[in-house]
Amino acid sequence: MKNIRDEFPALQQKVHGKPLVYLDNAATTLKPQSVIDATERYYSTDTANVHRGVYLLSERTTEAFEGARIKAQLFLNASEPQEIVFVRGTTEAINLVAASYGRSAIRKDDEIVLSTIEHHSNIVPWQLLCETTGAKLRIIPVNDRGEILANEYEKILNDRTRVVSIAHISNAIGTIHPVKKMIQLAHRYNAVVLIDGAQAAAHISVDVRDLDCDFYAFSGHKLYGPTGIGILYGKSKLLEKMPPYQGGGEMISSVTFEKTTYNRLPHKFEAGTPSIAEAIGLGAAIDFIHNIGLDAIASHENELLSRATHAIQDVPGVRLIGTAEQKGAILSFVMDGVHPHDIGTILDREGIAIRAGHHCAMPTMQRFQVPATARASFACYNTEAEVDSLVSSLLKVREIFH
Ligand code: C6P
Repeated sequence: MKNIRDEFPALQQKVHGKPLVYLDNAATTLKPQSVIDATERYYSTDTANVHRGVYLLSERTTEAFEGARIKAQLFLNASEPQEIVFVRGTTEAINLVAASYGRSAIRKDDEIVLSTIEHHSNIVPWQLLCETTGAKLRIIPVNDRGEILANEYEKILNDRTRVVSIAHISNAIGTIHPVKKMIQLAHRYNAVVLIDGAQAAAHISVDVRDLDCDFYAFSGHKLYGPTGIGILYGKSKLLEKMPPYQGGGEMISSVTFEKTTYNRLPHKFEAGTPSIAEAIGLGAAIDFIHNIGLDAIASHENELLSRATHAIQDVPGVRLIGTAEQKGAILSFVMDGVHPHDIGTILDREGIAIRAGHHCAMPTMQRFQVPATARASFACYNTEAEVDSLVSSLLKVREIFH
């Protein structure tokens, strides 16, 4: 653990005179030195554009950039690198699918299925698509623990279902959806399934071929990597048929004023100069995860979650929001008579960073009838001692307000 923590420069600092306890990993993770070095190397010595140059620097950069794509392919166990599209993040990945697949395959009265506890990034792009096509959203309800009602899901699926788009892990309350089973059921109706893996990719191992999902999206910055880079995995047979998302350089094969033909996959979806340093940084982040091992990360984070879940019950007036049997390392809670923002502000004075608010998941808040929650979310570098400081600081919050 000490070795892991030593790799993160941000963890070596104090906040308000206290050692930083960073528990907002669902928003973004801190970055290890290897990721910082990889991006710095690009900016300091290897600066060049990709896929264009005939000189050494550009060749070297293209190799590192395409190497990162292969790392992402292996990370997700995709069949081939062309199934990996570089995007800005999960949000862009979902917008790409909604706009491009949506434009080619969705018609009036078609149905798009989401769960109640999705992030806005997995709601609004589909609403935009419904506005332009006349398609409809169908929403899978969840029980009081935050688990989808399997019977209701089966009842919602029908011959008009074209897309099922669900989070692998809910960012607001931590539920792990039974995605493999949900994908199998959706495929019975020939619907395509997009999995929003923003909260999963850095925490549990993902095998897109085993899941048999049609699309999988995640963001680099939640996986110890840079901001501005993410991955859209898509089955190549689907990506081949989809129209481009944006037009520009890189995505074309030839252009005349009469007709443009498009580049092969994945470049058809990568218009313009990509986020080169960020992609290379993401490759380094994937290496970082490999070196520790996702199984080790998952079991460490599970221990932290269960320690926190038990200990927090001793804080009077605290209620957990999201108590699914299968949960990622996310602990969302409210405290009687204390607004989550006040919890966040007081914890900050103790050096503890958590998130407070609706977590870009307003329908989830509505389902649980709370305006907001406080949320602690764990990563591989968090410790049991940090969980204990969270809990003792919550006891202080309680004292201040009562
Ligand atoms: N959730 C959180 O604090 P971007 O912003 O594109 O990297 O990721 C969007 C996104 C999509 N789906 C899920 C499940 C997510 O958790 C997020 C980002 C952050 O919970 C910021 S709101």
